[in-house]
Amino acid sequence: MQVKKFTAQSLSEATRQMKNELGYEAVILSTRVVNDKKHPAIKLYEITAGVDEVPQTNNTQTSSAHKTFLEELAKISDTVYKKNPARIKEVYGKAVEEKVKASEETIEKKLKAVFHQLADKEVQKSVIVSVMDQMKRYKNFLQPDNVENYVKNCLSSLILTKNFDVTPKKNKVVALVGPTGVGKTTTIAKLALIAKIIHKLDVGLISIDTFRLGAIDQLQSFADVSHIDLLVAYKPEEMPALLKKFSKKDIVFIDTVGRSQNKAEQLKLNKDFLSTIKVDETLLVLNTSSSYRTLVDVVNKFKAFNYSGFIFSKVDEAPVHGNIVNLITKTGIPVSFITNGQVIPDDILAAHSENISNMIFNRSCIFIHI
Ligand SMILES: Nc1nc2c(ncn2[C@@H]2O[C@H](COP(=O)(O)OP(=O)(O)O)[C@@H](O)[C@H]2O)c(=O)[nH]1
Ligand SMILES: [Mg+2]
Repeated sequence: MQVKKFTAQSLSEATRQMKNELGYEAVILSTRVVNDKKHPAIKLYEITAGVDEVPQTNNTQTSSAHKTFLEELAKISDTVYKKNPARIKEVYGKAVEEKVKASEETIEKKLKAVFHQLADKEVQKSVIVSVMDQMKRYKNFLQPDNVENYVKNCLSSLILTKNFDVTPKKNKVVALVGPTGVGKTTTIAKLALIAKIIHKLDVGLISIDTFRLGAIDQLQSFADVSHIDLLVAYKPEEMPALLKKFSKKDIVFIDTVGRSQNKAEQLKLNKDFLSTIKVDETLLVLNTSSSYRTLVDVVNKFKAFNYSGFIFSKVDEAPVHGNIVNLITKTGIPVSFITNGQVIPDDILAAHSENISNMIFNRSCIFIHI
């Protein structure tokens, strides 16, 4: 396998360089943030990537000198080895046969340890089985010290993500739904401020106050200090007129609010408000700390809203993050954002498969601007 490092100011640029140089077959083995050597204050993204090498036709003597023992062995066809270990002994000698066995045993031990680690992070068994299944593709490249990277890579391929469109002049309507207290209002404030400050969009906010109890106070104070227009809907039939007032806005965020203890009634009320208008994108906010069972229940209860993506909130409070991949693989619905704190607008990350996979393993993640 040819392994190479790519460094750039953004992860997408480093990935582009990798694809240009190594082609689309290249696999990301690891990512990290490093300081620019010339300007240490500047942070750069470094990708270590690998690609299956095209067999060399000349100078095999020199190139094989650089290959590791296991890469040499990758040449031995799996069928020959698995079905006829005696053949290895015959062709490569007893010493090679023993080394093959020893390294395969180490890889197997490492694989088991990594799968235990995943289970420890509360990744569901069915997801671990999918990862194991994907690992088959790489069996010829596994070495004791790259097992974890390959597993991370396979896990990340299961994490569907969806980019958030911030193109101006689209009058895009985005609604956030989810149980009380998960972080809908805070997340809307973060998204609205980023849309306004970073993407220079003209932003509008609509709050649905189903109980006339001043539930919109929190958003009103935010709107006042950030000079973003906020309108409040008290009845479903008011929604089309409010949206018309915002017809020149680049993007409109709708915050759903409820004080009712009767969840079914609250859900229906919010649904009544949203069904009077055309919402372009509805995102379901899920608290990452909740149990798998609770999350599945929320995912089912909110189905009526036809949400097209998830926001996993409060990853900073969750001891483990396996539920992110569990929910995505269970529903086939992608994740758009994760939120990692109370600070507006800093504590939000655009969802990125490799980073989420890293986070599931290590609890650390790299910040990427939305
Ligand atoms: N630790 C942490 N707290 C958050 C996050 N997002 C929101 N919160 C807090 O969770 C609480 C409820 O948030 P809020 O936006 O009012 O939830 P809503 O009822 O769904 O609108 C507030 O105290 C927020 O500051 C997050 O990503 N991490
Ligand atoms: Mg709220």
